[in-house]
Amino acid sequence: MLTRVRTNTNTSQSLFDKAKRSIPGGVNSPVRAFKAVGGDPLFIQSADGAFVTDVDGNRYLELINSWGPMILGHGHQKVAEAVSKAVSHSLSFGAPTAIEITMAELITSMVPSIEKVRMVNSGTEATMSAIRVARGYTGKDKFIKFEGCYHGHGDAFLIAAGSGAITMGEPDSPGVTEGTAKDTLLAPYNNLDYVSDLLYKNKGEVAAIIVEPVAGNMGCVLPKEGFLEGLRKLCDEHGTLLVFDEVMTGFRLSKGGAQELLNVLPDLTTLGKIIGGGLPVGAYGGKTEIMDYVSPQGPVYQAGTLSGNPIAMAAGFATLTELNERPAVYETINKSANALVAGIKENLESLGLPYTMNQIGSMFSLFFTDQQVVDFETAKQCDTQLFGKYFRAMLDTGVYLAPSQFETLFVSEAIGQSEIDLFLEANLNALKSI
Ligand code: KE4
Repeated sequence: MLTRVRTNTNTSQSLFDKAKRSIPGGVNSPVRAFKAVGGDPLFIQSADGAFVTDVDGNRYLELINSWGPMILGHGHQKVAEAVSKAVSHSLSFGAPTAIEITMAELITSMVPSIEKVRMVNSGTEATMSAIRVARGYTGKDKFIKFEGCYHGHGDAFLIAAGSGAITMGEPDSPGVTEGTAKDTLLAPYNNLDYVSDLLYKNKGEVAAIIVEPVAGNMGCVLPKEGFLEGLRKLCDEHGTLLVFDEVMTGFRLSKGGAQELLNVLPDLTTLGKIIGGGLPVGAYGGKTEIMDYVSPQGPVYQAGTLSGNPIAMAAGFATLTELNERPAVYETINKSANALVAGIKENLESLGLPYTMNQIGSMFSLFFTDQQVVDFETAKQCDTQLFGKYFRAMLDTGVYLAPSQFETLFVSEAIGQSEIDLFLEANLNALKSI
C-alpha cells in the first residue's frame, strides 16, 4: 500500500544532516539533493517492483527507475539470481572474462549500428570516449552539442548542458577551461539550419555531432520530423561523425533504442543506465572501421580498472536478455505510459491548468507552460516553482517523481493497472493542492 500522508521523515533528515558532514551537499550526485524542487532528500532503504521505501518506512510509487536502469522494475528475480551467481565466483579480476564476449555479442545483435563495442563504467565515460575516438578517427578537434542536452560531466560537455547542470552560454562549471570550451560548438535542439551554418563556419574542423536522439535532460523533448535524418545528411556531407547518445534511450525506446525506433543510424552510439541493469555500466560502439581505432587495436587510448566487471556484466546481461527475448515488455510499458499521460491530461484539463506533455514510448514529462516544448529555450519558460510545489504534493501523496522539471519520467514493467490508478488519484489530489 502507498503511504498516503508521510508519517515522518526524521531519519532521512538526520541522515542528510550527517551526510553533509562527509559528502559534498550530502549526496553523490547533485540532482538527488532536491535543490530544484525544494525540501530535503529522502534516504531510500529498499525497493521492490514499482515502489521504494525510505528509511522512515514511507512507501512510494516511483517513476524514476534509478534515472532509467530499472526498466523491469526493482528486484527482478532473474537479474538478482544472475548477480548472486556471479558473486559466488568473487567480484573482479581485471582480466578478460567470457561474459564480456556474450554481452558484446548481445549488444551488437540488438543495436543496429553497433558492430564493435567497448564497455566502460558510466555514461560519462562512454561519451567522453566516443568524442575522443571521433577526434582520433577524423583528425578534427571540434564537436557540436545541443543546448539542454546532457552527456555526463566530462569537461567538454558542461557547456549549456541539461539535467543538473542547467545554465546557459559559458562553461556550466568552474574548472572547465576556455581552452576546452572553445572546441565545443553549441546549437539549439531541433534547429538544422543552425547546425548547417555551424558546419560551414567551421568547415573541415568538426569531428562529431553528439545528440540525444530523444532529449531527456531538459525534460523529455522529441526530435522534430526530419531533424535526425537531417543531421545524418549533414554529417555525411561534411565528413563529421554522428554520435547518438543513447545512454537514456538505449534499450528504453526499443530493444535497438531510438535509432531502431526512429530508423536513423549513427556512426557511434553511447550507452548506459539499462545496459547495467542497475549496476555501473556504460558502453560505446559503432562501425568496426571506427572502433578499431580504440586501444589496444588502434591509437586512441581508453581504459578502466572495472570496465566489463563480471558482476555488472551479469546484471546487464540478464536485463538485456529479458528485453531481447520478451520484446512484449515494450508494448506493456508503452501502454502504461499512454494510460498515465492520458489520465494526467484529463486531470489537468479538469482543473484548467496550463500544461504541455511530451511523451515517447515509456518516457514522458509534464511541463507547466502553455507553449510547446521543443528545445532548451522553450523548456526554460516553464514554471519551475509550480513544478516544485507539484513534486512536493505528489511526494506527500505517496508518489516519488524525478526531483527536477528538467528530467524525464520512466515507466517500468512493474507498473500495472493498480499502480496507474494510484498514480492518477495522487496526481489529481496534488494538482488540486498547488
Ligand atoms: P552517467 O555518467 O550519469 O552514467 O551518464 C551520463 C549521461 C549521459 N548521457 C545522457 C543522455 C544521460 O541522461 C546521462 C545521465 N543522466 C542523468 C539523469 N538525467 C543521471 C542522473 C544524475 O546525474 O544523477
